Amino acid sequence: MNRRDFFKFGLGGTGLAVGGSLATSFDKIPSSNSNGQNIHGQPWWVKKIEKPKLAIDDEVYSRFNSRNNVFGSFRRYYGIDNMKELMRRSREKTKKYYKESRPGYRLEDRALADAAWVISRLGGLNRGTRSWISQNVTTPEKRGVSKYKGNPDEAARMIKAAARYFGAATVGVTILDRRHINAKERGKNILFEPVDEPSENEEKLVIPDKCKYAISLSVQMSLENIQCSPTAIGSAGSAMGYSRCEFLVAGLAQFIRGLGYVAIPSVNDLGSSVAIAVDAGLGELGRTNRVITPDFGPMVRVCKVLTDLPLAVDKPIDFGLLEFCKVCKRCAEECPSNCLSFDDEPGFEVKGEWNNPGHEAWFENAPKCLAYWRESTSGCSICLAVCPWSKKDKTIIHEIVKATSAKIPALDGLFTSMDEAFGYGRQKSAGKWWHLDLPEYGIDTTRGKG
Ligand code: B12
Repeated sequence: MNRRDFFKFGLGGTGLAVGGSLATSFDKIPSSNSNGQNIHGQPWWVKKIEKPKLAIDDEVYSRFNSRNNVFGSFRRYYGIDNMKELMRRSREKTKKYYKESRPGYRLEDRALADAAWVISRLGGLNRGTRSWISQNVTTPEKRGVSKYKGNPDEAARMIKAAARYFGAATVGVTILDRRHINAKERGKNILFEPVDEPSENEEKLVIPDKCKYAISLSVQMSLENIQCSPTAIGSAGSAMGYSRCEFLVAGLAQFIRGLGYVAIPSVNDLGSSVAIAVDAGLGELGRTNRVITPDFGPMVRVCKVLTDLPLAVDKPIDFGLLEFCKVCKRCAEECPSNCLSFDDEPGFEVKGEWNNPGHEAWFENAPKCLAYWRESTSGCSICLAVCPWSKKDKTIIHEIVKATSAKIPALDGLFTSMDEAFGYGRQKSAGKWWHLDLPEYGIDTTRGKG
């Protein structure tokens, strides 16, 4: 019996014992569609709640100036001299790794990562694939018919089906909280105005007031890639996720325009995809200060489309993640830059100007994280790879563990220790990655199927 099987059976015993005490037996699990979740729903052990569990201080929380994020102000946060030295070391290491032909850092590995980024580079804030208006859409008007008239429930169901078709792992809808939208980006103010169409001029980007809905979308990342982090093979995992987000938001936005409505596609630009994902019930905010989903753990990129198409909205969720993260701390322990919080409880105290005050979180020391990206020469996703929720197993055992964790937080510490003891999340060989014979896009799109 290998370690993995032992883990399954060993933990299975524990899981089944406590699983038995759960009121719901697996026979009674509500039936779901072939994606393992109802198009409008979540796995059965996920609770819908009225408000996200982490609080907002309404007096303080307001729109963020994206220039303060760590990409926008790294020089300021890290110091110019430190940064120059960091870049020098990064270049030296890159050369050394080529010379040694180090697996994960060879020409082919880096070429793969660069190529995986290619599609994502086609878009930016109101640019290319993320343009706010499309010249070549065939509107209902051009077709000589009136705009789409389904009710909000029908519209939401249809949008979710289309989003899945364009590559979303999960989809949720929320009323847009405008405070999640950046106040400024590319040096321009982002304003909401009572207009019909989105627009941009020298000073401002304008979102129509009527764009009240945010469609939050997650895209799976390949666990096999992310587990090779920090190498270029790991980085290809993020890059591919970004390129698939690009394809997804471009396609979904064009679909909505074809129905006769406004659609503003967005990936990393425009505002916090994480905050919107939490509101739309895609997951909970974890210790990584990122969203962790019940279905795919943290192994997702998130993006969004804003629209005026009236849609039925989803609720935030609770699957015991907050309690789990309080105990686990695995991401913080394994983070090579030591940038994540070890605090037992999340709080309102930010770590620096790179965080937006007024919302409760486990805030991270972001400049340390970005510095390590340069140090490693290929970015980093270790906090995602080691997360015990990063399982792609379809086995019933992992369902039981997740369900048990959602219902009995007292066992969270045990699950984390077992996960660690049995080697989940350990760095995988980037050299072997090329021989894995992975499915399309390196992800399993049938996950959750019985
Ligand atoms: C800039 C940025 C970074 C910076 C750090 C953020 C910063 N403060 O500068 C750096 C480069 C270090 C970074 C690192 C990583 N990032 Co990053 N990052 C972003 C980006 C582009 C902007 C975020 C931002 O402006 N933060 C500044 C302020 C708002 O931060 P904050 O106050 O601390 O708030 C954070 C959360 O609490 C949440 N949030 C903000 N407001 C509110 C309000 C409420 C109510 C709630 C609940 C949450 C919430 O969003 C913020 C995320 O940084 C987003 C894309 C996006 N538009 O969301 C991706 C994004 C957040 N990153 C992501 C990821 C995955 C990573 C990495 C794992 C690297 C990787 N492999 O991709 C690491 C993780 C580091 C860690 N755990 O700390 C993903 C997260 C996906 C997910 N599952 O949630 C995103 C969404 C990109 C994407 N398209 O998927 N990142």
